[in-house]
Amino acid sequence: MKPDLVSIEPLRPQSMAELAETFTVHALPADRSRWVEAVAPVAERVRFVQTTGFSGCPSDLMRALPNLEIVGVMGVGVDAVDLAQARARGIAVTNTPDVLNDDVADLGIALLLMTARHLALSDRYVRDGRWKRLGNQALATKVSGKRLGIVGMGRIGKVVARRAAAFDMDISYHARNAADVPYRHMPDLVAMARTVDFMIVIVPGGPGTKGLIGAEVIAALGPQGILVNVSRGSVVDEPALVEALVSGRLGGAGLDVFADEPNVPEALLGLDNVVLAPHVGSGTNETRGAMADLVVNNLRAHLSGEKLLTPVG
Ligand code: NAP
Ligand code: 8YV
Repeated sequence: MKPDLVSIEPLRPQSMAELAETFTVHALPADRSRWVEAVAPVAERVRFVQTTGFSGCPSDLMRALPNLEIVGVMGVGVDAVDLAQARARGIAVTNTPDVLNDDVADLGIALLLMTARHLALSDRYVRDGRWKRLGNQALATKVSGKRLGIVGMGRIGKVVARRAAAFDMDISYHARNAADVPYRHMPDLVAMARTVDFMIVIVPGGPGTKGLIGAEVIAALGPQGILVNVSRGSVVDEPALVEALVSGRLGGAGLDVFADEPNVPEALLGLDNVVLAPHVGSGTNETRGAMADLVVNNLRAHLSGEKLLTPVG
């Protein structure tokens, strides 16, 4: 008999096939409100859960699985998993760090370039005939050589900084602790926001960072400033951000993540100073493949009593 595994949100087909070789896979419906009811017939038997950073493993579902041993998350961020319950019950949680650093850093820099250089607007300007009708597009903002503040200097933040250094940028960062990097540590986030041209946010989500980028930070970044968020929507006070973008008190924003995905505030959709992406920081075939492999290998390692490859905490 293969052990039972609940799949909350599927991995790529190849990885699901690999899981099916080892486990009896029970796929959950897309509708979250039906998850607890859907696992009921097999709940006692389930020792394994496979999920994503987006879907996580909510408290009620975890409670409904009394013999759960491990949650394998495709994603480095585990803010959607009830970690307190996992810890209390001795349930292992694994994530997929490092393999996505390049892609997320690339997207952070791409969003900065696109926002500062008005590239999404440029594309629309050419496609809808404005170039022919109206002539040249309005001038944009230079990126190279400017002052960048990175919020979070962890695995991904360090790669963002390396990329930014190649653009001759002056780099500061905010984190609770100084990291072993050759950039300026700014323990005061508002002070950093006052002294930089652009900010890229790449800290974990969850209660510790909720609303970290609030109205005061946004105001300090100012009408010429650009905010890029590739972390979690919860890290930014979204109503304050929208208000500042609409009123012009913040220059622009490049956003990959939102407070209530996939819902994006209506007010952002008509703004030319905003570039929007549907949470695709790690969204390449190569990286999602490597992430999925890590999930499968962690779950198999647990089954065979081997050391987990990438346990959380
Ligand atoms: P990491 O290596 O754990 O780095 C996290 C950084 O954030 C550290 O520098 C940490 O430094 C800092 N930090 C944590 N809490 C903080 C706080 N309250 N105030 C200020 N700084 C704080 O994480 P990572 O691998 O770089 O990933 C970061 C996050 O990116 C993930 O958790 C995930 O949410 C997000 N992400 C998004 C995508 C996407 O598709 N957009 C993809 C991958 C990851 P201190 O501990 O010293 O404060
Ligand atoms: C994933 C992410 O797209 O790694 C993370 O924390 O946000 C992304 O890489 C996400 O986890 C998939 O739902």
